Amino acid sequence: MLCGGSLSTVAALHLDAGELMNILVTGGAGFIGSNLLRHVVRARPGDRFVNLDRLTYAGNLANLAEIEDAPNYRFVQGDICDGQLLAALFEDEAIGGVIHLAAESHVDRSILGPGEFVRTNVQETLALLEAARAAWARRGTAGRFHHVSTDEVYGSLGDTGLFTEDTPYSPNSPYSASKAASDHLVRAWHHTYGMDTVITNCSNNYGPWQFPEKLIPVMICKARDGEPLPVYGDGGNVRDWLHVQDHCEAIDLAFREGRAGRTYNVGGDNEWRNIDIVHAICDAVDERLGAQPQGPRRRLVTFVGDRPGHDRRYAIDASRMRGELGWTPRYTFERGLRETVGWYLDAGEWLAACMDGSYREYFERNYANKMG
Ligand code: NAD
Ligand code: TDX
Repeated sequence: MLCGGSLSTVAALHLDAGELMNILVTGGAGFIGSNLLRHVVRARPGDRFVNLDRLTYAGNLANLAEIEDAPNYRFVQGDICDGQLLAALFEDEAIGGVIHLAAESHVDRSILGPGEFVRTNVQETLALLEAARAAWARRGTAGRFHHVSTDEVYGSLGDTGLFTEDTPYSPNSPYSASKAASDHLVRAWHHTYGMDTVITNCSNNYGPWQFPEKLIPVMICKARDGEPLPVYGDGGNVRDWLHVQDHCEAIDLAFREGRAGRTYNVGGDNEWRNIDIVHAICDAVDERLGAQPQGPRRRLVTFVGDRPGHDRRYAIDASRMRGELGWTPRYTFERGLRETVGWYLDAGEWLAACMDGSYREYFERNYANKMG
């Protein structure tokens, strides 16, 4: 167990005092970041949120239209690797806390091009840690640095068992290796420099505004259009699914109340085989749109070549998050999936804007060798 002694006390006092806090959120135009900002900008009117996002293919300001004019919100387009921009932001905005989400986040893309994952996930985390350390040292304050990470750093489970915070790291993809490296940097900045850090390692998220490259939105879009549903391998890989809103509440809680230097696992206690999720999506789309003349959409399932290095099973033990911080997920998977399917079926314009030329190019590259 890591404990930050006096620094954690300072941070807890600062956050409990209910003073105005200026918080830098990185990657806030992506899936989880935009859900988080729509939540906290309204739930925490006494805090100010500065969203720094480079707007890669995965960043989309349309996700934030509901809050773009909020008085406690500002968007800055920029790259976290830009040290000068970071120094100016910490200074001008008097940033007192960081919630770091910016990353390359898709495993299949990391297999096609690992270099960008190391640059973005590792080097940018280093740049951000150093900018925060310098700014807080200059100001003589102990700001909080919350790093948002993934359960994939722990590797793959067999048929039983759960990932705890003590499970040794064993990343298997370029994506998870780059996230593991960034977690280690954050941990080291706590031990070496006494930075007030928190890391959350979360399982698979689903919900509205997820870029249509991940399993659930890919399958909803293809089922809607009556296209083949590409299930990797035998479809028996297991993921632990959590609604993004529950993850965002966990992030907000851990950022405010988590102990300095501590890691918290976040998960839904909600394991599903991929093939069962795909069937559930087919049924939900049939229910909303009616079955096709050719028959139910389950017939569209197409087993394709496997993802290289495909982790078999992830499952999270979130008892520290529940016991220490009192977090409980509120969504049942039945409700969350039904609402998510409905959201995507109503989001034609948003989806069409995501599916531009570079999206089609990625899709062809990723699926060409799997479809054979
Ligand atoms: P996402 O791909 O939807 O969004 C990433 C965002 O980061 C985008 O808005 C992008 O423009 C921005 N970004 C990328 N590089 C940047 C840079 N150099 N400078 C500034 N901004 C940059 O990702 P997501 O699914 O929302 O994931 C957010 C975080 O949560 C990631 O760190 C990811 O590893 C982690 N996570 C995701 C999941 C999941 O299921 N999606 C689960 C656990 C943890
Ligand atoms: O077309 C597909 N067919 C398929 O069978 C896709 C896109 C995925 N899959 C499988 C691979 C996985 O077993 O579905 C499962 C989920 O795949 P993804 O949605 O790509 O997620 P995963 O690789 O599990 O990683 C996700 O969860 C952890 C996020 O992308 C990460 O950012 C997060 O850290």
